[in-house]
Amino acid sequence: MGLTLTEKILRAHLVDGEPVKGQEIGIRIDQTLTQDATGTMAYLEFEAIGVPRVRTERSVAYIDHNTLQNGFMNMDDHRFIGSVAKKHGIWFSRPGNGICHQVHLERFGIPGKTLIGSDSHTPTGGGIGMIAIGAGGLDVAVAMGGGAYYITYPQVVKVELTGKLSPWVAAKDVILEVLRRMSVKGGVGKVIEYVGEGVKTLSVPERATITNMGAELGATTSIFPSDEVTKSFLEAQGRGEVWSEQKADDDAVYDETIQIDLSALVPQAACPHSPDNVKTVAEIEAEHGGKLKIDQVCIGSCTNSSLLDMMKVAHILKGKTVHPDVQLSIAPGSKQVLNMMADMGLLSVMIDAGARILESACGPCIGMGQSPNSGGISLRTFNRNFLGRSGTKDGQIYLVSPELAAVSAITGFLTDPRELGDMPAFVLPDKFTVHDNMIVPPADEADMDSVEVLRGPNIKSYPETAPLEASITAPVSLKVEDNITTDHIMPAGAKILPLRSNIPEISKHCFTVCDEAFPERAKSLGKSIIVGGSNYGQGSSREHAALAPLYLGIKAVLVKSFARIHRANLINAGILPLTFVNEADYDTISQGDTLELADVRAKIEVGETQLTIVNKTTGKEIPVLCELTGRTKDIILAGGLLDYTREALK
Ligand code: MIC
Ligand code: SF4
Repeated sequence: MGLTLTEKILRAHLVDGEPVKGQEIGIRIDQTLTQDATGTMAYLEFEAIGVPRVRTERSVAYIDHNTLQNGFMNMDDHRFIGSVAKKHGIWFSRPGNGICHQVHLERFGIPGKTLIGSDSHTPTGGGIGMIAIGAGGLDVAVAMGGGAYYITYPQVVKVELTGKLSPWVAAKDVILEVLRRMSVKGGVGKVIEYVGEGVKTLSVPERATITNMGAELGATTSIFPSDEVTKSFLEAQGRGEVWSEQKADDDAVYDETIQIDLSALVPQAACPHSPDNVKTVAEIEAEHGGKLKIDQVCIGSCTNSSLLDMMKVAHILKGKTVHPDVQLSIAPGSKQVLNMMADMGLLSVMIDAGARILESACGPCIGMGQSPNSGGISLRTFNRNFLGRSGTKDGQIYLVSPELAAVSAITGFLTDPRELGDMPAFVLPDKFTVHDNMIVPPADEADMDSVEVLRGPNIKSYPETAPLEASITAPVSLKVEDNITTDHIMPAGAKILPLRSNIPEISKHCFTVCDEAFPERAKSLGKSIIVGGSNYGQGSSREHAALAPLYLGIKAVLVKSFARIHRANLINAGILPLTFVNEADYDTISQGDTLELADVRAKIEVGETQLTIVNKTTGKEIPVLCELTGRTKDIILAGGLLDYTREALK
């Protein structure tokens, strides 16, 4: 029986477990990446693990999220990461060099290799045929130390692409279509593999847009084959030698199949406040009883900031002026992109049209500026439109292609880009401008002792952990509904992001989007439990969404279902992840009830996966699942992955 590409790469990297769907496996990690918002913690954890030099083939630390230096904290973090990277064998991409996923694709990614990154959009690397997975910082720290990375051996979904995109219909519309069909929870436990004749009509940047936003499906990752198109892209990056062909066997067996005829797709948008709330322009107009007037357009983010995107945007803006009622900002994805835009004259076209050019970084995507006006309608080429993420609580964010964004910035309305008529052929250059002067190599091993690690006063250590208690009796400090995102649990934005290396401070903002009083309440209770609905923890890989609750004394999270990375982060933090056996029991618990998990330690030790919670307030017994495998069980018993790893390394 033939294998999928996913299975081939996973099997070639298998170091623990059996390749059986649904079972946990450990894989060897060839490359890692971190960004600054998760990186400080990841490197503090790496230091705590105590391995002197990274044991990966390539580890890169990027600075792209916290680039607004309003106070000393962010630059202190940059200097910490730069120095720790130099010491321990990690390449350092300086602020200004670009968004981690864009730069990694351009300069470091290699087909057939494994990559984990402390950012949920790491699957961007799937655009060149890597198995690239988003993970918590601690998982990345362990992988840098040479440890395996653990995932569930996935189901593989075949997305069969046929036909060719029509003019002005974009790769973004492909992934929006997949999201419309599969939803934000449809990808959990699965890898999305793109195959079929349509694949070769898509360039690498287009493929990367699709694999990038596959994160919004909840999928483990997404992957394209590595073919002649990939080869040309890598050659144009001056890296032709790292290319290899990667593809599924002809008789590969998939768990599910989705057919997409690229020729049949039309421009679409993900409407507020979820990436799967996808509608066509016509449907949105019908709902609004006419054209949708807009206030803001933001182009950029790791989803849509490639040179190809910028070429299209510049073409649309050429000789035009941004509509008087609209603000347009553009953040090119990397120094390479920005440099080439300047050389090719695209930048002056954009400046002339009235675009506000931002630095090559995440910027507005993570709420670092460009929050829309109150109630404002903002079209963004990004990947997430969760409530409040833009920095404006009642902002209405629509996720769209760069083509749709650019034309709408001119008309002032959500506009179908097909109204532009004929589309010229946009061809990527044969050679990209390569100048890696903003990537700092690590010090030689012999010199590492002389590198001083620079620690600012905002950098605080990992919160205290303790082995799992014999029994847990604790009140419910918060009850929340379905689809809670990590932006609810641990909001980002310009005010809060600088606190990423200071858990005591950042925890004061935990869940404040849902309930202002939560941090104080949880702290004063000493220990407590959170109850939630389905797909709890979707979105980001930020382990702060587990570390802040840990600091606030959360002992267990009981929900209908979890998002993959967040569940792993809870386990890594030593917090029990529990799910209802009967979802209806969710309704029987109220905030403030006291829950008891008697003899929980002993039960987990002997491998019981079904436990009973007694609601001491109502007397009701509630069966819950605590599905931990050998390794995750030991992590929970030890009080988290850090303690477990330290033990294992002794
Ligand atoms: C995001 O897009 O939410 C982020 C910011 O890139 C996060 C990481 C973080 O919270 O630092 C992600 O996607 O993992
Ligand atoms: Fe940065 Fe936004 Fe991409 Fe996250 S989704 S890595 S914040 S650009």
